[in-house]
Amino acid sequence: MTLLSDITNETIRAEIEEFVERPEEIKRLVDLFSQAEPIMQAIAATVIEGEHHETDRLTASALNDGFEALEIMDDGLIGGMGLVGIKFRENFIFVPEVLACARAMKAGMAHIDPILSASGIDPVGKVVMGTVKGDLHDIGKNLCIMMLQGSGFDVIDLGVDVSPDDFIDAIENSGSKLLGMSALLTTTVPNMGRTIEAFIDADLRDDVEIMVGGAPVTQEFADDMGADGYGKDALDCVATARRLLGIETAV
Ligand code: B1M
Repeated sequence: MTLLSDITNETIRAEIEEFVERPEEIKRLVDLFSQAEPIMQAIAATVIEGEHHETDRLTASALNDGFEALEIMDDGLIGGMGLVGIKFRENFIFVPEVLACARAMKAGMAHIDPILSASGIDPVGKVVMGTVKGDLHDIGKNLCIMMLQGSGFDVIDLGVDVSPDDFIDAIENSGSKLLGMSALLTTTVPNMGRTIEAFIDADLRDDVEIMVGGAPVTQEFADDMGADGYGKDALDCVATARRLLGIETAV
């Protein structure tokens, strides 16, 4: 069993102690950070503190020291953002602070992106990606895009707050057979279903495979709204994209 005292980084320890109350969340964070390298804990701490210059510096330094981009992303950047999410939910911090944390995460991801995206091979498939109407969250979508690009996909990124019509236009104009939608708000998840209905109304549903993802989305929601696939994280997004396009090789 891992203990809070197993976490070597003082900031992370203090943050968990002060701000996290749910036992299952304490356990998840203690498990993650007690096993994470000190440099990953330090990177996570800079995301939590919104110190984007430090995130930038430490991410570059970790890569320089030979740590894998994926490890830095999962244990450092996403790990830190997980704690930020809990503080935001419990009203310990508010939108300006979260934006500072998101900026720090982006500063780290600027180093990770080219590594995950560098494939140098012919595209294995084309995918249109966007965050649905009413939703401005793009960190998770961008991670998925990086992983897709790193796996050889040509990605058309429509950004955030994308209407059903814009999704349809992008599919028609690009000739892509795969659409990926992201949503982070429970109130915007239904817009995924509305987009799927718009494809049915436009008589285009049979021409496109549709995958969905985002923290509030589940396999059950995906099935209910008539999506073809669901990805729980960025790796799963790639696996789902490959499955839906009939690309055999495992990632
Ligand atoms: Co927002 N926000 N936010 N926020 N925000 C959440 C989502 C929230 C859970 C926080 C909370 O209360 N705990 C909550 C939603 C509650 C709910 O709906 N149940 C919330 C809220 C309420 C809001 C506002 C309404 C706050 C307000 O204004 N009062 C507002 C809404 C604005 C809008 O969208 N219209 C808002 C605003 C913001 C910021 C602008 C401050 C900022 C966004 C910055 C940005 O994205 N550029 C922000 C942030 C950063 C968050 C949290 C803290 C972090 C989200 C994140 O980036 N996670 C978030 C709390 C949380 O989730 N813990 C929260 C890290 C990211 C790597 O994970 O996005 O889940 P995620 O992506 C994962 C998977 O889900 C999956 O792969 C990714 C990588 O593993 N995935 C896919 C994602 N898309 C996929 C697609 C796929 C497959 C997999 O296939 C196509």
